[in-house]
Amino acid sequence: DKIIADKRKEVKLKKSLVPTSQLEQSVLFDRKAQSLSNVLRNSKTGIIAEHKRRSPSKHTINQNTNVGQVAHGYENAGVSGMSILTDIKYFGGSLEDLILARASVEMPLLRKEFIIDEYQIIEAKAHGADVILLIAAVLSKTEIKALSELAKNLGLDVLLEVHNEKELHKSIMPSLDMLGVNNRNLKTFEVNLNISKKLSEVIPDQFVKVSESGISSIDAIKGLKEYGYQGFLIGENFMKTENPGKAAKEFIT
Ligand code: IGP
Repeated sequence: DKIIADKRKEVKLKKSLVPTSQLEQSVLFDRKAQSLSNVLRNSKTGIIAEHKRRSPSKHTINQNTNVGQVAHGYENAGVSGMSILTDIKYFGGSLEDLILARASVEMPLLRKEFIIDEYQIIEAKAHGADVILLIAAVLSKTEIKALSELAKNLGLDVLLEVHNEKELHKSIMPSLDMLGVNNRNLKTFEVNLNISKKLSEVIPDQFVKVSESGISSIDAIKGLKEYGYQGFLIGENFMKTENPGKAAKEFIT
């Protein structure tokens, strides 16, 4: 709740500094977005490797990262895509991180952000993202519809994150590409991979299923694949090491 309240203030301030019409003109990367859901459908590993410096649950994970290097390392490891936290206050990320990653690699990039306003989606596109995250816990059905439809109109893929059945039922709609089940409870920070397994039954087949958080072994991925998962979002397990790209490579091979 606190993160979202801060986010609303942040977006309001940004809009007053750079109005939407101006943001739409300041496109840094004018490229056709790549579809992460398509890559995941055809990928063996399905790993979406995250760049995350810190988090409210773990505080410091890795403060000395060079995003470009991490992106190259992940690419070299053969991941399917990369997730980049752009929240400054709680995760130590920024839009600059997204720019640096975009300038370094061609693979699909997810802007990992608490999106509550269309402005942030236009911003994601302008800064080179291919995919946006929408979190069902903080959005109404009407908001999910408006935000996901805007993303699709801009050519971006949409990953909708849920944590329970109620959020899932509220969110199912054709403008989504991937459904992510967060194994971490965003209120208590407790992690349990069984949440992905349990919810897999109620996710319609047309959506690519992504399991998020707390994944730290190939065995865990094998188990999740049996429940139909094709995407695996992994942050801390790689970022807590000195060389996240190397950790990803060792994990995959
Ligand atoms: C990665 P982990 O446990 O591998 O570091 O988790 C990712 O799933 C997590 O960072 C995340 C997240 C989020 C962060 C999932 N959903 C929403 C911020 C906001």
